[in-house]
Amino acid sequence: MKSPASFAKALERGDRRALSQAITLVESARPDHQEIARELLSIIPVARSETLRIGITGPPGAGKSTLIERLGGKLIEGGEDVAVLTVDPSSQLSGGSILGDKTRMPILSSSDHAFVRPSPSSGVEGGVGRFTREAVMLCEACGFNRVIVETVGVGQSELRVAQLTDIFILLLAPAAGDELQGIKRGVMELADLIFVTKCDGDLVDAAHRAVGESLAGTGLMQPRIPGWTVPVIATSALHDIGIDQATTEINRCHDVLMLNNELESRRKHQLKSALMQALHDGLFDEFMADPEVLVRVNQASDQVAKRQLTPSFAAKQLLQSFLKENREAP
Ligand SMILES: Nc1nc2c(ncn2[C@@H]2O[C@H](COP(=O)(O)OP(=O)(O)OP(=O)(O)O)[C@@H](O)[C@H]2O)c(=O)[nH]1
Ligand SMILES: [Mg+2]
Repeated sequence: MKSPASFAKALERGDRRALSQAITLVESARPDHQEIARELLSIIPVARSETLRIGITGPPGAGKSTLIERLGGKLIEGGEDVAVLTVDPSSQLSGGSILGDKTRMPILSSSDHAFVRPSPSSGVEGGVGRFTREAVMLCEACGFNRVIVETVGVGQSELRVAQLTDIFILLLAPAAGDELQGIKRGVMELADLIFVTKCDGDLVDAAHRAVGESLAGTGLMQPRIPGWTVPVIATSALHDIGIDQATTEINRCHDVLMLNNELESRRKHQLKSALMQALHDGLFDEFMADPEVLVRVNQASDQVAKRQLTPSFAAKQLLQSFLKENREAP
């Protein structure tokens, strides 16, 4: 096993094998691996403002992976080095997503200027793993100046991914003859850019309608970046429509962020929310690691299902007894 210092050197040289190994260490549950990972993360350089972390989310099957393959290709043509981290919450069920995403991104998977890494969702709702942020940092240390994080928009995952990236892109798929499918207002509010996918064939009209509705929706919202209007772009990854414009808008958004010093303030916010997230996750782990607690949680869970207890009351009782026991422990 390499030392943290030799890992850091290998990353600086752009060694992808070392990058893969380092991400595996970060994701590992073994204490010795975690120790090396922690040390490594503390010695790699802080990301510069020329690097950009791009979060891409959207409903299942919206066309995220296919669009990232195209976008990534354009970014590489423009001289960038692109890492893609995909977090698939369904992977635990299907078990097949790892190959799936690699085969969905053939250009990026075989390019010298790209790195594609599927991440396990580690049981977190929506799949943005605890280690995604660390994996982003390792990619940057390995010389990738564009890091794209793909996650399926379910549950809390949009917020999580927005909190660990500089630019948040929402993908919407047109639904034939339908209004926008299940997009919560809160998610729209997070978006810096919106791309409507699959603007081709039978879906062209529906895609343009979706663009109109999204524009109407975002027009009512306060922009998150001063001086920036959220662009809504119709794209087709299969037919290379709107992809150049999408790439241009991503770069323009990056410029605006840097101009306003907004990038630095977002990165500070990313660090603060990472601390809160780690506290949240750590407390939960600590709580659930106690076998007695687990028995009580299961009992409460049954009682809640039978409507003998309300969920919030049951949670309060469980927490109180846990805290009481731990305070009294020597
Ligand atoms: N017509 C059309 N179909 C597309 C386009 N992009 C993707 N698709 C299709 O939509 C389906 C889903 O594409 P993916 O790129 O895997 O979508 P995703 O959002 O990454 O899916 P998950 O990660 O499983 O949520 C595939 O069958 C694609 O071929 C497009 O531009 N036009
Ligand atoms: Mg995908």
